Amino acid sequence: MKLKFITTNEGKFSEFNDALSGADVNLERLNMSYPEIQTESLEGVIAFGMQWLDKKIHGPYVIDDSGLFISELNGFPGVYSAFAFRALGNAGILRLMGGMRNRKAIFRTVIGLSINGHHSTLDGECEGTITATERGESGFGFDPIFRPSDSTMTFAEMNIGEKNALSHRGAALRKLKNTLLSSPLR
Ligand code: ITT
Repeated sequence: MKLKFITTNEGKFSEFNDALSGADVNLERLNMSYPEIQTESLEGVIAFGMQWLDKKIHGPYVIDDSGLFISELNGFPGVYSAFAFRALGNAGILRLMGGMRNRKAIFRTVIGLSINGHHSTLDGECEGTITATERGESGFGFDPIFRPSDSTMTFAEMNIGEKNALSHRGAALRKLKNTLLSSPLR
């Protein structure tokens, strides 16, 4: 089945392609953005985005909204992650956290799937810590400063398969793959 992925983020597209191999989908990237409302939850962003996109997109599509929630910063940047990454970058986040001992953080992803007007959401999360320095060259966004609890490496020190095996998006994508394989609508 043909499935459009509406995203401005090439890194997400690569991770989707890797995780959905064997799901019998032909994933096509649409490099466009959709309105992201100001809300506390990734689910709220996805629900509003899908309502807006239903009127514009023909055929099945997916979207992905993700965020990094840092404990000592009361969950910041969270739903504001894209803005925080543009404004502060990884160096800025590390500066904000200078001297903080509690470096726990959680990455969360919510994927929205729309098939024939039917909406489903698939989520995933990954616990870890914010490193003291940037490490690694792979991936995108906050990958160089996030080390998942089950690894000694940051996401940016992993290849796509290794990251998907541990990551928030990988967990959500395993649910998406199962949903697609069992969907009567395909
Ligand atoms: P979309 O067009 O798909 O919305 P985006 O890059 O704006 O792409 P988000 O709003 O979901 O995506 O992402 C918020 C920010 O969090 C953004 O700056 C990303 O770089 C970062 N981010 C999201 N997922 C990440 C991941 O797996 N690893 C590192 N950073 C991530």
